[in-house]
Parts: sequence; structure tokens; C-alpha cells
Amino acid sequence: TTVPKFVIGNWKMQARHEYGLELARGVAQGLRDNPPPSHLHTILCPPFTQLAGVHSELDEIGLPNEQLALGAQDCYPAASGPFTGDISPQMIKALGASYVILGHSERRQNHGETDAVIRQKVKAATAAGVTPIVCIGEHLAERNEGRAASVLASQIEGSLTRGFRGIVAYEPVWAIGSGITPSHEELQRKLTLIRALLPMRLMTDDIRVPVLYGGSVTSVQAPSIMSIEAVDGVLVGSASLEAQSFLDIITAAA
Ligand code: G2H
Repeated sequence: TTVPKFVIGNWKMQARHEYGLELARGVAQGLRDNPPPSHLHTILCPPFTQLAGVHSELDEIGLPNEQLALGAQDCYPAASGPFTGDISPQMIKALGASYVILGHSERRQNHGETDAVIRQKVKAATAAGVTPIVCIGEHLAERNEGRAASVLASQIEGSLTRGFRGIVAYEPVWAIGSGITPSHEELQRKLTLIRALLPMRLMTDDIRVPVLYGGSVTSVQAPSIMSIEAVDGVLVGSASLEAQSFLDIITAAA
């Protein structure tokens, strides 16, 4: 059987409202006109404010959810309650999203999210039937001090739930928005390490959790990144903000 592959667009806080809807339409039309193989899954992650609008754009084109799905970029670790300004996984799901990015380094950094908080979010999302996409990755100093392996191990142990079922994205902090991607050898080594560490949280050796790479992915590097056996897909920031460049990455990943 073919291993499922994922291309995920993380729009961050970057697409103006109308532009985001246009972008979603462009991606959906591109996939409709030039459908990738069925093992390739595309997920769009707009800001909360665009979820409903993007959902109705996607609805109009009418591709199956397995082909093109919607995700959020964060959620609160509870179903409901007096939490001003927060959004629960149930609320995301009600807008048609079936995935949520959790623990992105920008949230770890800008919102002080710890592994423990992220694990609570993973738990809440899973309970709501929203699939978590959990980001892990070391800082440059940690890498240069030879501590990447222990950082990744503690992030996996700390931020994934026991019996975790979702997607893991390896995003080395030094590769995010920097235009720098790890070498083929380094990526191969890191992803193999992550795969070896995962069973301690999955509680089984028998399932292959999708492990993606993220950080400065463009359609130029995508084919080489996707050729690494341990890589099941890519999490794309900047290059997901233009329909054609994102579609080119999907083509490269298929
Ligand atoms: C890393 C990535 C998407 P970019 O954060 O999550 O963004 O591709 O812009 O480095």
C-alpha cells in the first residue's frame, strides 16, 4: 500500500481576508483541474477568521475532504468555558475544520506555550475529533551544542499524548522563514531519529504516524525533501500564500 503524503499550508497571520478566499479557490480549482494521486492529502490552515469563508469556497468546488481539508492554527485546550478570546476545537470543527496545528514554534515563543500546554491541546483536539498536527524542532544554539536529539525527545515525550494519533511536523526553528533548509543527510538523520522516538508515545510499533518537514519549503526544494524515505510531507508557510507555488509543491510531493 502507498504511504499517505501530506502538503499543509500554514497561512499564519498573512493573508488579507478577501485574498485568503481567493487563494483557497485557486488551490481548490488547481486540484480539481489537475488531481494528484489519492494518497496525497492537502490541508489549508487559514486564521480563525477565515475558516468559515474558506470552508464555503472549498464547498463550492466540492472536492472530497480526503483530498482537500481545512485546519486551524491553534485551539484552546477545553471544549467551552469562560475563556475570553479563545477558540475551542469544537468551534473549529463546527466551521468545517478537521485538523489543527499545535505547538508551532511561533506559539511556543510568542505565547509561552510549553510542552504540557500543547499536550492538553492535543488531548482536547483529539476528544473533539480534530486531528492534531504537532510541531517540534530545536533552536539553532541547541543544534550547534549537539542537543537536538535530546530536545526532540523531550518535546515528543512532553507534547504528545499517550496513544497519540495525529501528524508530527519537524520544524527546526533555524529553518523557519529563513530561506535555509537542512541538508538531505541532516533531514534524513533527524526524521529517522523522530520515527525511532515516536513509539514511546504512540504505544505501538505498528502504525506509521505521518512525519512532515517544515521550514522554508518552496517548490524548488520540495522534490528533494520528498525524496527522503522518512518524510511523509511538508508544512509550508510563505510558499503556501500563492496558489501556483503551493500547487507546484503539491505536484512535487505526489
Ligand atoms: C515554518 C513554515 C510553516 P515557512 O513555520 O509552518 O513557514 O515555510 O515560511 O518557513
